[in-house]
Amino acid sequence: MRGEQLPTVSVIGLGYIGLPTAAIIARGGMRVHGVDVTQSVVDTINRGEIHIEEVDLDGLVQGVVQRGLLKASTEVMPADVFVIAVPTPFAKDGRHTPDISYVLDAARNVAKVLKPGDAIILESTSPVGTTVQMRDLIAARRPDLAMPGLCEGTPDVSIAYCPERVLPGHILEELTNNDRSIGGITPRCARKALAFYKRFVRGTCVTTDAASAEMTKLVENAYRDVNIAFANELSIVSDAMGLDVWEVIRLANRHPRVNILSPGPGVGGHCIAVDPWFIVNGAPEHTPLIRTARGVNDSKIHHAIARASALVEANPGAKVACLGLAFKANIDDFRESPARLVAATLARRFGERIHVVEPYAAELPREFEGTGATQIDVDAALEDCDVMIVLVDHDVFRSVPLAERAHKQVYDTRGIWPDQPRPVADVDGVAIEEQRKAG
Ligand code: SAJ
Repeated sequence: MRGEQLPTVSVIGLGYIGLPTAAIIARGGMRVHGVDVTQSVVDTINRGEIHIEEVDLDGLVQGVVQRGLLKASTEVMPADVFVIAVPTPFAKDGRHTPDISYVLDAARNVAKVLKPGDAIILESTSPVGTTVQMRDLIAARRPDLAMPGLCEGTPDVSIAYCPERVLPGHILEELTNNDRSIGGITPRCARKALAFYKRFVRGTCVTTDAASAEMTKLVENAYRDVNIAFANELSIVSDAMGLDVWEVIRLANRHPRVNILSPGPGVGGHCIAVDPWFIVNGAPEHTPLIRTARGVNDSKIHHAIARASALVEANPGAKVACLGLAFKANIDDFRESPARLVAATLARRFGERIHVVEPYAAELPREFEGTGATQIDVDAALEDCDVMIVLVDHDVFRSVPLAERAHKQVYDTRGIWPDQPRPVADVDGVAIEEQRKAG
């Protein structure tokens, strides 16, 4: 629009979601002020560099910093729109309780600089009720401002919840193209946030209330977790019955209304294994399925360790390759990775027999120190190792042809080599017996 004044934006939290979001908003021409508590993160961004790995993010950040559209600091400055994208981890009580203290800290800082006409949008994955809690905190600190849902007439500021739903490795593309759910404290708040997202989102933006939008985010990841749990349970059942789970799933998925996900060594990352607990925590007595799915996915890690151990023991003296440490394919993110846990457990059990192949890691993580395990490349593994444990479905592993691995003893937790002959340990039942003993 000609002569239109673009809003200034403050993005609070410059991590995996906040930094790409800030950069995409700035690319659209809006002036963005990024805020992070870590000085080194702020310095890195102000140099036009990035502190996280994400496809194409480096060039984008460099460009918007050079054009003066993105600046970072540790202090929240006045702006027209505040986007909060800080972490919501578990509290340290060991009971999977959500810790929303970073969200409330951010809200406290925003309250200091808030002025009439501003919009606050929370993007962090949050338990239901967090947006209202944030509003109440700000209302208590700024009695001079009329707050949405608490005043008669038109409020001075608007507050909404709009979760991100981007996939690591595809963040920039998904930030632009995915649909968004926008939940306002009031419908007016939702409309204000909608007008903002329309400036840089090509997907459809759907408005709702704040609590529904909060629940929607949790439900999306719980849906995925429950469905992966079904696949993982099938893999455990199939092992017990001596069946190939991949063959069973491939056939079942030919049904027009069946779409079973893929078993793996367990569920990793910071989202799918965490967010379902936010629902369970909010209504423990009404969530047996979601809670059980979490348990099934966690137990799959122990099943994978038991099966892998049985295969290693059934091949005394053989060198063993563990393929992959990342929490999923083709990324260099090793946080909360079941593959890493399985490989590290095998390294502690079998020491120098274990060789880890992870093309996305410069060196092995700290927990491998002193185990005797070493890092090798995929070619060396194919030459030297008779036992292979596939833990991550990186393309580089998937592309190994049968001729190079037909003679190997393989436990493939990801089903990347459907043509691989079954390992002897499976056929004679050693692996299954080992799992039974492991309980
Ligand atoms: N996994 C399986 N089997 C499958 C699919 C995944 O074992 O069939 C495992 C992966 O190996 C990985 C874990 O699940 O360990 C999670 O991987 P993912 O690629 O499914 O998801 P994330 O954690 O990278 O990102 C998810 C996404 N949520 C959904 O797909 C519903 C993403 O869209 C969210 O934005 C993100 O969580 C988030 O930030 O919440």
